[in-house]
Amino acid sequence: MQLLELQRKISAREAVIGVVGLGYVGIPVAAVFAQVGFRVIGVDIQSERVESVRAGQSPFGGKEPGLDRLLAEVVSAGRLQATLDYQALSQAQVVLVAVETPVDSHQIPRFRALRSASQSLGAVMRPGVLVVVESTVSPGTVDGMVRETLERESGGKVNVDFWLGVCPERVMPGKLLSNLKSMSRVCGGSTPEVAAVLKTLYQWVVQADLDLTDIVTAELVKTIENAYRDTQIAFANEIALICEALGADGWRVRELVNKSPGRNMHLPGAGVGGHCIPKDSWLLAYPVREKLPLRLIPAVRAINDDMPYHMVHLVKRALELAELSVKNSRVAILGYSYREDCDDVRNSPSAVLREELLRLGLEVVVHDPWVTEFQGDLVERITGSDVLVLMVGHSDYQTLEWDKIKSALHTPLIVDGRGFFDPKQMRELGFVYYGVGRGKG
Ligand code: SAJ
Repeated sequence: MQLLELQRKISAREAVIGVVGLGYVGIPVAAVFAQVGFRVIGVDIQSERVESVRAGQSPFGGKEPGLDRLLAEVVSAGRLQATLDYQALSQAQVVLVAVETPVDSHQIPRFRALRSASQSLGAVMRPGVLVVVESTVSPGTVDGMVRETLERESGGKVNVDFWLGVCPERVMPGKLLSNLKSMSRVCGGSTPEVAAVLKTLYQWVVQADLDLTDIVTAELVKTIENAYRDTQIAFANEIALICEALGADGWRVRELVNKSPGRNMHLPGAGVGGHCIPKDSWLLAYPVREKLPLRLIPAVRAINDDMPYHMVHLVKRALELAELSVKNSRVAILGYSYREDCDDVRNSPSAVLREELLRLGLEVVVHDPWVTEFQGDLVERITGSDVLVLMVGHSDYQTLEWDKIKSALHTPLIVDGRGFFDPKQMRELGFVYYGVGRGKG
């Protein structure tokens, strides 16, 4: 099929859309294209994901406004079908790839899922198909490994027998559907004409700018936008450490710095978790790691990865100043997900804190209203603890019963990892308060 014919089919919503990878990205994108009238075939290798979609239910917990209802609607209307069988993708004229693209503990990108998806797709895709990678990848991956794999498996050639594009996702757990529709997207095409076809496709679901470019630029923009945020957060964290050392209130310092035009100091905190920020800086650095002496990105990652260990330092200091033995103390961690009001625990700073405290011989209890394993009555959970550590600013923690908490604790010590509580108010309630960035202890 010629590109113009494909563009016409997309404009008429006659093109069948395949989605590979039914995860945080794949499910919302499959649902919204089905919602606007396309026939969508979702493929995954995990049967529980396929079953969940078939049942019209999103497999993620947490608050995903509207997702369950939308899934049920498009599945019952027969516009979204889910399957384990890649062969079904031979019916698609457009295939979106949204599989995981992690980095390992040595910061090496592990694109096994992407390679396998490309192999399976290449073997079944029909001539004239448009393949669009939505996963976040190292710059150079799509025109490299993905293109080579698709060409090898299909026996075809890019821009002759199939077309290739990149449209990086911009989603955030808790706002999957709204972000998808409201955030602008970069459309990188293997040719300028392909980029224009991407715009024709995404215009159906995105009510924001669709910026046309080439494949490598699109890969760079995505990894850089998150590396930029990572850097901003690392700066805020290093300033917090300076303010602690100099006895200043780093949160007040930040507030006043941001009054200066063009400043936007981010929030210092107990660490940087999640499925995007911690890995995207490494994805960006990987292709040039042997060509350039990268100094900033490794430093940024080191600063942010160190913050859970700074929380350990604050906990130990609080216990020592209360003349409690560090070894035999019990620590209650409030918040285990990587971010407020969501149940996603990927790369959670609390997991690092908990592991290190246990390694040091302390007893650790965890509460998190969003994470099944740690739900339950907070007062009961923290009873007998010597120190309370706030790691995630869940909305539930804005209305705590402090009198009950204080009497349940063995000692009224608080270490605040997110500038979440008001130090003055906590001290008036009889707590000894410590916090990231709080130089007054
Ligand atoms: N964090 C800080 N200080 C900050 C902001 C965040 O310590 O000032 C921590 C959070 O506690 C969390 C981690 O960083 O542990 C990541 O937080 P995040 O707000 O960046 O949330 P993510 O990981 O869901 O980021 C996503 C990204 N969006 C996409 O990749 C499409 C990011 O680019 C967005 O800026 C962010 O959502 C958002 O705010 O929408």
